[in-house]
Amino acid sequence: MAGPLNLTLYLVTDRALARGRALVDVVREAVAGGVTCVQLREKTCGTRDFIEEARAVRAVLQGTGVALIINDRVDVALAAQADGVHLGQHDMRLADARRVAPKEWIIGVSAESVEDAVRAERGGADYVGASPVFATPTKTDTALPLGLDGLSALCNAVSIPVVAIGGIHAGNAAEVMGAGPAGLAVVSALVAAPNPRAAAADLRRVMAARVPSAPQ
Ligand code: TZP
Ligand code: MG
Repeated sequence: MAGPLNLTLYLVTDRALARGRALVDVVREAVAGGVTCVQLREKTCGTRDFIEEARAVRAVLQGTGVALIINDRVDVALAAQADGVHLGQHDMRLADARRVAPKEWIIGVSAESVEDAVRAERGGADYVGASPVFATPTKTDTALPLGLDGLSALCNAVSIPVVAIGGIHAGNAAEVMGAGPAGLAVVSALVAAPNPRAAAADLRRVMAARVPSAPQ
């Protein structure tokens, strides 16, 4: 990755939503449009394919400063020399992942409640994914949506960065940012977009419009 972790616009992949396009192409385009962090999330492919895909995405991200995070699979992240892993509440425990992880690894944890987020912060997570903000057809086995108030409470409860996920698109990105997260994580609004580069640029534009301009 080289450089600081930037969670502003966090792409989470889903090959089933990629309209038959290769994920590497979707990732390349989305990064060109303004994605700052990529999580490779594979729920169906085998271990070898997952590692190969991770290596291919890593090659696309080389020199961009965009981090590659692997969903759930610590072994895949190690083999592909990714920058870290993202762990759900039922994946490997954070403490166990830290035990085997290279010391510079980024480890993110999904938080479905304030309690999850506080526990993740105390356990040494680098960031939490607040999940889900809104109900989404992309992932239906989620906890109850946090909503904007729940997201805001979660953001206020921790000092590590919070990335909001679930049902986020250019039409609601501004109000989600208003609840206080460091960034937005998006699956369908980028992966399924006819033009992932334009979709990423659009999201970045909406997000930037929320940030008050710096004093002159
Ligand atoms: N975790 C919580 S919601 C979600 C994940 C992976 C899916 C978000 O997908 P979308 O398409 O951005 O709503
Ligand atoms: Mg998981």
